Amino acid sequence: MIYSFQVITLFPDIIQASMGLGVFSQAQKSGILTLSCINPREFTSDIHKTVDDRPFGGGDGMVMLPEPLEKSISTAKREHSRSKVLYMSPQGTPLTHLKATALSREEGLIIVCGRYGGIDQRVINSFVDEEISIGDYVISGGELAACVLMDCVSRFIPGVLGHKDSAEKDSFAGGLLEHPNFTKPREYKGQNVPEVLLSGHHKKIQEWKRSMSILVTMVKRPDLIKAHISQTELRGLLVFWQQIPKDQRKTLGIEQLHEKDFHG
Ligand code: 9D3
Repeated sequence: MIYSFQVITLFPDIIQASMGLGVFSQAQKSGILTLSCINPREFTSDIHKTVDDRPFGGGDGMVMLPEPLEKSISTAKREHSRSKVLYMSPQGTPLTHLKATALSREEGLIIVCGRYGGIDQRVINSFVDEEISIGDYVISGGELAACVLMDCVSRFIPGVLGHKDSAEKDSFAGGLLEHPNFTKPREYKGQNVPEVLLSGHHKKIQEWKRSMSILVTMVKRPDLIKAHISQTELRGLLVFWQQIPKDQRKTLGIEQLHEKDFHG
């Protein structure tokens, strides 16, 4: 089964340029997935190739006309009838790790991109299965959002990533942030790589990574931690944290933690 991404956009160059490098383009070359763009401008019949107009009732931006969008979606569906239709929109459900894994299990996606001002609501009502946002901030169109979504979703399609870098093992898969990483040299600007990482003691290293993931999450994203940690584990973490020398805590980026943070 070849996964198909079809993007409906007035700016196909943004999509092709963004997806033309890296693991996504490698996956296209090896035949795991396909990417194509459909431009609503090619489905206009007036001399000016009009794709948008001013919103009824006034307001900022231009609204994309229903007809060229309907014809674009129909063309996409003729090629891949079972694909899910997404509309990238600031009003959508925010994209998460969980949503990306679910979308990766579809046969393909038809992704509608709007420009500032959006698209006629009746296109959403008639043809869109899901409306998706990439976060609570404004960007000038759906194209970069579609690229973020395709990059994220493609990582869960079997064969896109090598086995060494599995998406399931990633930060957020476990609901926690990643532990800090270090490479050569062992000492840099007076900061030393933690001894345990040089020890070659595999089990101790795994335990260190897990503990550090939790401590980093407590510091940077306390909102993520609540469900993931029991009182028993918290007591163990207090001991782990107490054993880290003060200057190491700074090297590890957890100098903000205090004993009170381990009391539930
Ligand atoms: C005038 C009110 N704006 C709605 C909040 C209109 C509007 C702003 C920006 C309509 C479209 C856009 C363009 N943005 C996207 O198409 C978009 C988007 C975003 O701006 N933020 C987060 N996720 C997304 S997905 C698509």
